Amino acid sequence: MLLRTFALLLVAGSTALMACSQPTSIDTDLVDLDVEVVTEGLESLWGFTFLPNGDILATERDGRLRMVKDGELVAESISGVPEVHARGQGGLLDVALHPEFESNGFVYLSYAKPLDGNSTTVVARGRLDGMALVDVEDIWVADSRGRGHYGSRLVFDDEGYLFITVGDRQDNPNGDQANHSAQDLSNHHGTVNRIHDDGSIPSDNPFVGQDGAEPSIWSYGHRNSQGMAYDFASGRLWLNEHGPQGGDELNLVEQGANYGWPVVGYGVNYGGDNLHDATQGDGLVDPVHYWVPSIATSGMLIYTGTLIPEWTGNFFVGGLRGQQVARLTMDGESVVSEETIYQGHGRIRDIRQGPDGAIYLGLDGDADGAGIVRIAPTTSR
Ligand SMILES: [Ca+2]
Repeated sequence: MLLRTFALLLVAGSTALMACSQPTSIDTDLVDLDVEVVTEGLESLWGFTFLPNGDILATERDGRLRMVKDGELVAESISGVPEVHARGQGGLLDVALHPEFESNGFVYLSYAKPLDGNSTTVVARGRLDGMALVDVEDIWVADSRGRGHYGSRLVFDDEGYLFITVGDRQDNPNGDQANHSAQDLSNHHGTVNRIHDDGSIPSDNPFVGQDGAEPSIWSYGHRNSQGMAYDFASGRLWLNEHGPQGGDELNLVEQGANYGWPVVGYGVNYGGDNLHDATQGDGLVDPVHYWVPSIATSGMLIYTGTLIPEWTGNFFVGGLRGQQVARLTMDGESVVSEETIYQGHGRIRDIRQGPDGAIYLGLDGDADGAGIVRIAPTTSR
């Protein structure tokens, strides 16, 4: 990969001056791309999404919802955002638009909410009115307690159901693994959840009517999923999740399925001790793909555009610690090949496709780089 870099100076907040560098272009196996910095100055970006007019909404983990309007970061934050538990991995996390946003204006936020001396993963909904969120209400509150591992990705499918990930809240994975909270349907640790757009529970969810089970649960046995994407071409829901030391996973999400955490996996305890007795088990769904060592998977995109035709249908998975993007070529439900692109320019927290068909990377700034960059073929402008 050929990289040409130049230094950018950016003002982080009003007090600190921080240097970061992004390449001006990247050459990959199939296509050469230009890199354009869309905006700097976002602090601890977690999620972002495009409005129909091409403007961008972006979350900052400390609790601010920002707007990039006509290519410029608006100085003031959007008002009406709920109070968040901004500590550690907690704070304001993902943002998603209702599929009919143009008619109803609904914006969905996931966040860590202070609750009962602890914190939990919550989904709020409000309507965007200029630079304000109005009629904001919590529509879904997870039953979870712990330190980090909030999960929190939000994805709508083609029928308008909203899927929400919740992590295992760092519950101790050693000990009685079969009865770990991520294996227990009476709480939301380590789950994907499926709700209607108003927070109500679909009657055909897999555990509705099961004694003691949380009815929003769609799948369980996940560790901490911070990347999820719906494949509109195939109707399949995919996620990636953090492993412990090693064992980050790509999973095809199936209704009612158990993905095995912490009973099985491909990683080990931090420090290298054995964590699992086995990598696979009866009734536990094996990942489609896994990473050893971990790249610390984050946002995920299934590319549907035609601006980069070489990449149409590919999966893109961001890496935090890996400071990279994994490009996966798929054949149905199998990974055919993997290429690492955009390596070493900061932690990739989220990946989205723009209305222009370009790919946009959100860098969280916790290492080198902060803000949003656009990558597109050299000839696209
Ligand atoms: Ca697993």
